[in-house]
Amino acid sequence: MIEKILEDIRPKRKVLILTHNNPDPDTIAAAHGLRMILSKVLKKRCTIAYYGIVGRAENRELIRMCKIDMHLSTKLNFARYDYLIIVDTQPKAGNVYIPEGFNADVAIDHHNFRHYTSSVKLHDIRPGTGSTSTIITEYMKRLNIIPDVDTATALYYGIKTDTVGSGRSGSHEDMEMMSYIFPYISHKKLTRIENPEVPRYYFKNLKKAIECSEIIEDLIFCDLGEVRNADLIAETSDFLLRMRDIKWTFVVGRIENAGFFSLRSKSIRAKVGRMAMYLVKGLGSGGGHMKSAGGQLNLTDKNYQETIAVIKDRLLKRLDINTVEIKKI
Ligand SMILES: [Mn+2]
Repeated sequence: MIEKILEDIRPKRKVLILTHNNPDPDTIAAAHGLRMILSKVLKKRCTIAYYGIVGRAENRELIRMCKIDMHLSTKLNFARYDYLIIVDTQPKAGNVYIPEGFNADVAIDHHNFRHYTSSVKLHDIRPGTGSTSTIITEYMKRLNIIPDVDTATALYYGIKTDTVGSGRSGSHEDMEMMSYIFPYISHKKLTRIENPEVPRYYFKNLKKAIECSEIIEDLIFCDLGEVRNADLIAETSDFLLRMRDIKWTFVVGRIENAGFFSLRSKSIRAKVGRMAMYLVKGLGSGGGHMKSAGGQLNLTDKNYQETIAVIKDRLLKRLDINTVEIKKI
């Protein structure tokens, strides 16, 4: 597929690579790796754009350590580009913002094939693969391109976070590409990315999380109230899930007029994505994977406390928890 993509791009002037919204390491690394391929093979310089925010200190450290040049898509004029590639997502997947009137020419992704993607000129969708970075690394191997240390480190981290790092099992292909790229990475940079410094409010948030957590049977329910950014909610959810005998965590918080929540389960069979949708039905939107999910609450004409009370009720019912006993940490 990469040969076809390269041929298609050859006559084009300006290429834009778009990540999914609020980009994670996989989409960032895949975009960066693809840009390197285009520069090596076609001597073309292209732009990487994203929509939303780069959450998590690790993701920001990845961008800094691997010198990844990315731009906010809202600051770009899409009309100036004559070729659009999206990575780690597909059109109309709900997590990629493409302005009205523009269409992706290429989609490279490892999520399930979406019907609408048939209309994308060139697509490489591999649901059996653990990450999009795996696909990009495989392109490099095919093309005999040796990645520079920054690109290699980013791709390695991209594959890792989407497979072994999130408890999802990687396919044979993922492991093969991880070992292929391993000799080229910087261990020092990888360590920095995986253990980034965090600001003082990160610890303030942890303190609050520990104080506010309610242990209800095998669930931890935690309302953080006002938070600085939404990724703190997901991080708190992951952090609390490490507690022994806990099977579920639900963390919620608000930023001005929007509420955000995160739902986690230790079981791969939990299908929390579906559960999240049920919990916020009529109150917001939610979705996710097998073990992790999240979403947003619409608070423009609703009270935060009341909304949370409804969700908590639904959650306890869904988990078949009847006890009224609430323990603190
Ligand atoms: Mn991915």
